[in-house]
Amino acid sequence: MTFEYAPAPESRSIVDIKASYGLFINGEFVDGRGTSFKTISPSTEEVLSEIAEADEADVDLAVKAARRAHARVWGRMPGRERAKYLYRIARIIQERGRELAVLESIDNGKPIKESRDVDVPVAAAHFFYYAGWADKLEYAGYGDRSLGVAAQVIPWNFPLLMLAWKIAPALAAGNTVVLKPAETTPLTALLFAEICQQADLPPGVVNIITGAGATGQALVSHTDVDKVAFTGSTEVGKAIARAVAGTDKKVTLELGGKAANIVFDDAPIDQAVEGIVDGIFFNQGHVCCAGSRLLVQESVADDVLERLKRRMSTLRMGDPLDKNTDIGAINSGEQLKRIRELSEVGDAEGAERWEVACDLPTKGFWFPPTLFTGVTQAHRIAREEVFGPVLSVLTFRTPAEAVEKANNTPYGLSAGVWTDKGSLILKMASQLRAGVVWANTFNKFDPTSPFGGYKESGYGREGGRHGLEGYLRTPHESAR
Ligand code: TAP
Repeated sequence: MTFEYAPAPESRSIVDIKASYGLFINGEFVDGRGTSFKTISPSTEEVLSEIAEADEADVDLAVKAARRAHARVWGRMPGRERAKYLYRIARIIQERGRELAVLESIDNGKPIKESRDVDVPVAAAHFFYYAGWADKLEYAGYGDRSLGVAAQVIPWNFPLLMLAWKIAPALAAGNTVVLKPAETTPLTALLFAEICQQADLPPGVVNIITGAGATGQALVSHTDVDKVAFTGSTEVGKAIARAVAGTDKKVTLELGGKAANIVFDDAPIDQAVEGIVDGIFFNQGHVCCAGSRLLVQESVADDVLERLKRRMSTLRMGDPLDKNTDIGAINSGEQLKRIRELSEVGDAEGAERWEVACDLPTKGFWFPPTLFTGVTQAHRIAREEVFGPVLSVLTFRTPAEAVEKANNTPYGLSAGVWTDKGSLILKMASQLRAGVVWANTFNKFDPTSPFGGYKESGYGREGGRHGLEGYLRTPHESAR
């Protein structure tokens, strides 16, 4: 069944979405030389704005602006002065938090309670955290060794938060940046450009160029960038690694994942069920570290599944701007197609599909919270990243079997362990090949913690002190 929901006009009215946006280069919005594209609301399919598509010449202008700003201002500025700008940006993000959250939910489709309580506050926290580092680099043994210009390309699942993960450490370490947001979610990055103006950030320190994959490709291949920081799919990450091979560009890649969320029979089951739901349905499952494979110990599998289905039936899906919404819209028609196709593969390969019976809105892109049981390790839904609200359930008998199944993936970004035994948590954490292992919780993020993957989930770390290292020249690397 389908229905039409009434939008929440009072929230919508607090954001001012312009009919069109140019590129943010050298501290001001300028017309792009290339064409333009539309960004739409995935929950209503309404066209929100016309966005400039940067071509190679625009990319070159942005890189030149960043280079000048690094050479003349930012790269020479004492760390304590840079810190003032970062603190200012952090405070403005807080002050304009409601506006950013509403805009993010409109452009991305995520529930307002997530953008309000997670994306925006954690983005501000990154700027506060790295502001604190800016004047301590020398003390920490890093000296004054910024790289220069950072080319940063981010995906659509956490547009503002991924921007903060990229820009805050880069600026704290004395680099200037050119950032490209994803084609489907440019609006909060463009509002962030306004925030840079409001903070009086020197022109050229942050440049935001919009566009699709070709713009990203032109940016990362530009000969005058010193650093490439990419978050996105493993496929594009590999293409970028090939494109920069043989250059002296420093590269960090944060790519896909297929995390195991492992529930032992002594776990507090109700808490674990909350963690399973959060692990896979947070942000509609558009999460690189989503707990998309539930590994549950055989002796409690029936109980866990019964309680999980009951809990899933209470999830509310619909208007992202409604504060009671748990599950928002799928970010794009293209992503919805991929989720549908992989789910159909799950049916065809013999897994058993169960989904929440709910009415779907008539407009927009929607997929109900879904789980598959009877999944084997050979099934594609157990191996490939669905990047949607789809959980594959597998069982195990012993901890060794759980480790073997959890590690049986080309990815290695995150994992979850649910048990009452501290010793088992430590043992599992040492054996799981995942960059992050959560114990009796899931999807917890903090600016002080490094985050990143093993294997095809990429290399380099973001967050914490480790996150700075990707933006600094090590003593043996020559100055440019
Ligand atoms: P991608 O298609 O890889 O896109 C990521 C970004 O790269 C977008 O801005 C995209 O532009 C751009 N891009 C596309 N082709 C490019 C190229 N040849 N050269 C340079 N840039 C290019 O991924 P997605 O669909 O946006 O995001 C989903 C994927 O990201 C998932 O696999 C997910 O696991 C991963 N992800 C990983 C993490 C971490 S921290 N590991 C976090 C979030 C997401 P357009 O979008 O405009 O085409």
